[in-house]
Amino acid sequence: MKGSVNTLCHCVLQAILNCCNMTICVIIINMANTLGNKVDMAAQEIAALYLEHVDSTLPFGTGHINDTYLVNSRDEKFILQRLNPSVFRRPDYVMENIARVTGHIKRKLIATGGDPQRETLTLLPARDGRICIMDEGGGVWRLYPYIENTCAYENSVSPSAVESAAECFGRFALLLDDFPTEKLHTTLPGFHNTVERVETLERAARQDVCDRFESVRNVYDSFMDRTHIAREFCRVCGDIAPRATHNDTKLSNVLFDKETDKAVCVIDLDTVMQGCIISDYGDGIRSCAAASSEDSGTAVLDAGLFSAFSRGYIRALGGVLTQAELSSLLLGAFAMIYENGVRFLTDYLMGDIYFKVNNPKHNLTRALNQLGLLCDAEAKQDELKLVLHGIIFSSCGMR
Ligand code: ADP
Ligand code: GN1
Ligand code: MG
Repeated sequence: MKGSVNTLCHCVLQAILNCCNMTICVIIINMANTLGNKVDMAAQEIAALYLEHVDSTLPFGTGHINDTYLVNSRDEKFILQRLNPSVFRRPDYVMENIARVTGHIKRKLIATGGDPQRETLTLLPARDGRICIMDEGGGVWRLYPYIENTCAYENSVSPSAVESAAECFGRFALLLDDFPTEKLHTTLPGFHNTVERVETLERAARQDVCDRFESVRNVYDSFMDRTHIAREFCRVCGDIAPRATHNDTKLSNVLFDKETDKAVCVIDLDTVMQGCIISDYGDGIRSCAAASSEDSGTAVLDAGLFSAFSRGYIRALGGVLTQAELSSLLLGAFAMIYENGVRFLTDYLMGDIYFKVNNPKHNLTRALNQLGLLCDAEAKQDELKLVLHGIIFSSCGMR
């Protein structure tokens, strides 16, 4: 709620900025903060429905969608989260998907000598037995044990850490290789329908509700010059059998062991649905092979990190990937960079109603960042192809 209230206020703020003075802006920001504080207060009350002792409940992490809190309870820690109700319209479906997928992974970890408490998330019941609790704003809350001695990284890290993150994402997909995908609800219809994402951008540009289009016409044109990426990606995905996919394989969605710096657990399972595996590989490249943060104005695709992610992912999963999947991995990377850029620009034009933002140009900066990453990937395309073919050849043999 804090995010959507803040972003709604940014939009109102923008309109007011055009014709009014700064005093009103401050009042509106304070209003947003007050409503945000209500969610923080609700977090304490909700935590008490799960735990007998709650020492503190503190905002945690940098996710763009949900509200996350670290809960301290005597000598134990927990992660309390509120699903964003304007993004997840069927939180019941989200929770069912997570319960099924984590249950499946736990059974396989137990059977193969893995650690079911550390290598996947565990949904905890409230004191009255409910697995999730809805607040009066329609937000659904759930609690996980905090996986001890781990951390998540926001920006690109060493090649060995990227390789380990990729292996962890690959292992996640491998553990779900035999999951009956028809048991997964489609919680976010069209999530990786890049063609539809482009259509939404076109609509946002036409409507131009915040009067921002003129100032970003060049950026918009750069995305519209590349709609072939969206069409090709959707065509190829249409020919690939769906798997249980994560759909949000960014670096901060994997936890690393603080001692070994090895990736141990894939988190943020809200987007797990049926999908095309090349988007999971692709989103991982987008996030883990970028030399700088998604929030910086420029971006470079680091060929060493690209190679590290590809090695880790294919080592873990390459053995079960089909020829069609293997030969479309690079397309997945181009498509995910493109898709995220299109989504950030759309949100900028619509007045920052989806992603949490820290400043009025945040989404535009992110869109420019993705465009820079895409241009750099295009310039390095031949090199990336060679690297990827070499890795596929050495891991999976002649395919
Ligand atoms: P969002 O959907 O908002 O991105 P995430 O589920 O990714 O939220 O969680 C946000 C951050 O919280 C993660 O990047 C990670 O740092 C931390 N986190 C989430 N779940 C756990 C957990 N079970 N144990 C330890 N840290 C966690
Ligand atoms: C969001 O929730 P978070 O921050 O892990 C978004 C992803 C984007 C990502 C870009 C449900 O992920 O699709 O790729 O931001 N999640 C949703 O950083 O829209
Ligand atoms: Mg996350």
